[in-house]
Amino acid sequence: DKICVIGLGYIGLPTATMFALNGKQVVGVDVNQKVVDKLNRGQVHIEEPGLGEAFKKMVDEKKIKASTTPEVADVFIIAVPTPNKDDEYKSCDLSYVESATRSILPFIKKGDVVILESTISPTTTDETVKPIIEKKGFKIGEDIFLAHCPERVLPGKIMEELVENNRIVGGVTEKCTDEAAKIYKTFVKGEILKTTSKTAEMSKLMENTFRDVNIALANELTKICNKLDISSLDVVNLANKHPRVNIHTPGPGVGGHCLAVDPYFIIEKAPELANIISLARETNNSMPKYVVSKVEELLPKNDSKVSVFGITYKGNTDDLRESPAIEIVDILKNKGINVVLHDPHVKDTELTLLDREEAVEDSDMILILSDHNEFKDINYKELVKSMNTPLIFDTKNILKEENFEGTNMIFKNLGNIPD
Ligand code: SAJ
Repeated sequence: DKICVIGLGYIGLPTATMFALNGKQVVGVDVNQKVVDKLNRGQVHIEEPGLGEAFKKMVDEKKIKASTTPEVADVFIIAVPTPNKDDEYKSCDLSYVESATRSILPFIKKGDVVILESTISPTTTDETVKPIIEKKGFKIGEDIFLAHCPERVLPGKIMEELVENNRIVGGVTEKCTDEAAKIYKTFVKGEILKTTSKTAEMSKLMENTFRDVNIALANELTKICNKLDISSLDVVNLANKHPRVNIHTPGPGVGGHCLAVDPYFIIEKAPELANIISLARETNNSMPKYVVSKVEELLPKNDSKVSVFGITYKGNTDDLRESPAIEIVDILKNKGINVVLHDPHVKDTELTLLDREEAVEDSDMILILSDHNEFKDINYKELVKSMNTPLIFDTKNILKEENFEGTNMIFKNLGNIPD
């Protein structure tokens, strides 16, 4: 089988590589010529453990290549972005999915399988994508087999989770489901869970929404606990000892292209019913401002300098999409606070990044906003020597309070800062 993957981003590229590693001939398609050229030189443009080496090997063995145009293939996998629109509900922008579908029309033939991996609002496969293909004269379920098979891998663990996770396969018809399931059996060791396309769409959205709502609960708890002088971290810890409780970790907000985006795709379909989901989004979106209010309370004086450690939406990635850290930095700057940035993972940015020592010089606060491993093992005692105020504010709960007891350092954790 030949596989054509449209969209070579965080999902498309690892997926394309995985098919190549498992014996398929793969062409990956992306609209960005620079990305395509770089890939054809054997270099990947995103940071993801295990991806770079595997991809290079497949390029060297001529199992995979990149191109700006699709080719005739047996299977087409669409993994293009679905951002929020700028409208009232931040609804799902399907324009890339639609143009990707149109781009493969000249190349599809009877018997081909078309799979949508992009996260989409419920009913998109049936109501938006199916008509585009049928307009070309194909009958879905007889000539072309169309399914939604949402990706559910965690950035940072993509190569592992692509293989190990269960996979939802939702076809427009039963035959579509069966044909799509066969493709994933190439490398998926987890269970293949067969369903309809609209159930698959909603299930994927609900996974991320569940996580978003749970984090919102933890963040709300933190605000309440800070008001009552209780450590929310202790509360989460203790409550989670109950066998049926699993409260997530409070933090500076929810970022990334999934949790901060997907819940809106449910809201847009039933805004009058999606109350908890909307409120969770609002709660998590309120966290950057809350962090800033705590920063202001902690800073010694108005013309202070803050050294931000970590600007990515989560640890050990270079991903800045929807990052709450970026929002926090912007709010601080707008308030006239002198903010400098340090992030050992981010390379491709217009923001000025300093190395660690440079960033803390004459500073009044180290503000940890991403949980990079590098920040866990720093000798802070040494590092704070060049600071004006030896103050560390950890919003990601990566440092232990007891390590700072009996030192001249002031340590604060977001989960335990009484108002
Ligand atoms: N976060 C918290 N507290 C937590 C966990 C996360 O504040 O307890 C924050 C993170 O710092 C980050 C955001 O939430 O800003 C999202 O991070 P994440 O690690 O929860 O998830 P993503 O966005 O990297 O990946 C999610 C995953 N979904 C679930 O775990 C249900 C992944 O499996 C999906 O494939 C991915 O979304 C996706 O592509 O949809």
